[in-house]
Amino acid sequence: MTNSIPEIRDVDFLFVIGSNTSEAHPIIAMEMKLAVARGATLVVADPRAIWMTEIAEKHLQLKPGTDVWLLNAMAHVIVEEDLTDQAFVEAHTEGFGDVRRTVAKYTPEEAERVTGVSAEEIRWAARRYATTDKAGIYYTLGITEHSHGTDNVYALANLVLMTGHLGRRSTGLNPLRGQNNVQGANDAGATPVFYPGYQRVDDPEVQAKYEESWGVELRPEPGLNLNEMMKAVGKEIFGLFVMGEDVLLSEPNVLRLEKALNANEFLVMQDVFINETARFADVIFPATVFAEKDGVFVNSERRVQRVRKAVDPPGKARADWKILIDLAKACGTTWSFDGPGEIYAEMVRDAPKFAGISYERLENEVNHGYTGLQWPCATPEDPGSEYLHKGGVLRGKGLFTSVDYRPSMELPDEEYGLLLSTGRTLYHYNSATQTRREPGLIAKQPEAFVEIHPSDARKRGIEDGDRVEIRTRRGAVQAQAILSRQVRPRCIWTPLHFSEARANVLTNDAGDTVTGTAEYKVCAAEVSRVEGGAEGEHFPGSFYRESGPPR
Ligand SMILES: Nc1nc2c(c(=O)[nH]1)N[C@H]1C(S)=C(S)[C@@H](COP(=O)(O)OP(=O)(O)OC[C@H]3O[C@@H](n4cnc5c(=O)[nH]c(N)nc54)[C@H](O)[C@@H]3O)O[C@H]1N2
Ligand SMILES: Nc1nc2c(c(=O)[nH]1)N[C@H]1C(S)=C(S)[C@@H](COP(=O)(O)OP(=O)(O)OC[C@H]3O[C@@H](n4cnc5c(=O)[nH]c(N)nc54)[C@H](O)[C@@H]3O)O[C@H]1N2
Ligand SMILES: [Mo]
Repeated sequence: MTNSIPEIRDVDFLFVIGSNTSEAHPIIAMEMKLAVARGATLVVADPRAIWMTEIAEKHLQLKPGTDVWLLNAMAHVIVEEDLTDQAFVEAHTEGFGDVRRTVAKYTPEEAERVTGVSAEEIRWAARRYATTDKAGIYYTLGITEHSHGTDNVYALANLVLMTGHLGRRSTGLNPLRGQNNVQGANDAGATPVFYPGYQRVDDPEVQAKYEESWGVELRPEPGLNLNEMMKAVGKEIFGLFVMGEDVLLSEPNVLRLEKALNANEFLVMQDVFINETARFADVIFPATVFAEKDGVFVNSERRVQRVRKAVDPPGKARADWKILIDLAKACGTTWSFDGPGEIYAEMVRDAPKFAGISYERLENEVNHGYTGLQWPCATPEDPGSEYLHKGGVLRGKGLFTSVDYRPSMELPDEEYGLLLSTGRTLYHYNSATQTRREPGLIAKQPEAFVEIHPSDARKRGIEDGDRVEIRTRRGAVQAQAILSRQVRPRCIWTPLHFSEARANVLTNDAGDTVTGTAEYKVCAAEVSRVEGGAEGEHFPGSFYRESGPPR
């Protein structure tokens, strides 16, 4: 996030696009509700009528995968009506000319045809965004989990730059992070392109610095991203170390991956529960959950926070860092860290963005009224950064990137007449290894379902509560049909949480051209009623699972 969470309540125009905020980020949604209660305008751009649309001034219910059209058309209006922030564009950006030329052809009228959002609403949203001083954009997976996800983000960044909505409180561009500490994992360099602190592995100066610091030779070429790795399993990759991911639930086109895993030679798993991936594991290292260990987590607003052990772990479970260090020692290193504090110091040592953050400061200081420190934080005296790009864009000049619309990889056709999208619900968490153990949550959301528009259900003889089979070119699963006007006609939606009806048996593993992020939000599908499928009866999914207590 370029801004901080507490800044949200002071925003005057909230543009929430591709984020089911009240279910996936309830705390942030709370701040948005406060803003709306104070009089802020909320606009939601989402193919589904999510809860946030109830308090929104407008719901731009676009067709999935057409965001570039919507956003370029908004930019078109801003340019055409001279609503750009000329002074900001001149002082702080480069490349506007290209974007100007590109968006000229994205007229709101043509955008209406492609996106399904009226030209009038597009004009209204563009004007309000451009002319409101404190206007903030909030986005999540509805923007990124597409084969053109990076294009979507560029199109959003273009809007921010042309209106100068950056470098101030309560206005900026805010991707809401997903899992606990996924921000911290990225910060630490758990990506194929960066060392800690977003220093590129293919930058010769950075490479030289780390070779010297670590005393090893390093390769300058980026590693494989997750999508590429999964496709290389059983071909170039024959050993996997899976730490805190249930790949058999969360990876796209998972039946292909399962087949590949049969050719894999060795799989180590480090997790807090026996998940579905355990079926392929040769070794399982039991790790501790968040409340059983010390360390730091970094949240969406770049805040490094100290977490403290509250309870003892059960059985032989050990903190993730202890397991990893023992493993490193067994591989011949002489690493001797006495705890998370020393490990953190090692991580920030060569990373200028974090150089001013230390365990001691996290223990003792309150900055900007809160505990924890927000990076960039360059020196021990630096109070950290509430928002980014203060007094100038961090990279020097904000770079406009012109993008053209590219359709999603697999769209409905005669054989598969519906567009399937997937995501999460309030009551379960991702692979649900954690939430499907809790009776209260299970009661709230006991089984897999698929939302289908009544008009599409009628054509297929499907009634509310029927058992249906959802199929795509990759596989089929069964779930309960929920007739709902939350989804657009010709669109269906199912959550990813249920191991007996894995959404990822269905999804396409086409990846974003830059990041490799899978196109979880769009593929072609068909649905039919399962004869004899009584309501409430448990139907096994596409693979065998032992019966027993809820997982
Ligand atoms: N309760 C709960 N909370 C969670 C999680 C969980 O599993 N359960 N998971 C966490 C994780 S890891 C993450 S990454 C976040 C994800 O948080 P979100 O991204 O908010 O979650 P999704 O359910 O994937 O919803 C994405 C939204 O994008 C919309 N969408 C789909 N396709 C398109 C499109 O083409 N364009 C636009 N504009 N919108 C589209 C969907 O309708 C949906 O409202 O949530 C986190 N929080
Ligand atoms: N169809 C579809 N698929 C998706 C998505 C989608 O929207 N649609 N979203 C994608 C996204 S954004 C995400 S983030 C992934 C999430 O997918 P996963 O990362 O596979 O799911 P999680 O349930 O978040 O957790 C993974 C594992 O971490 C374990 N775990 C929890 N805490 C700890 C810990 O402290 N240490 C260790 N070692 N393990 C721990 C849990 O028990 C679980 O087995 O799914 C992706 N897959
Ligand atoms: Mo995520």
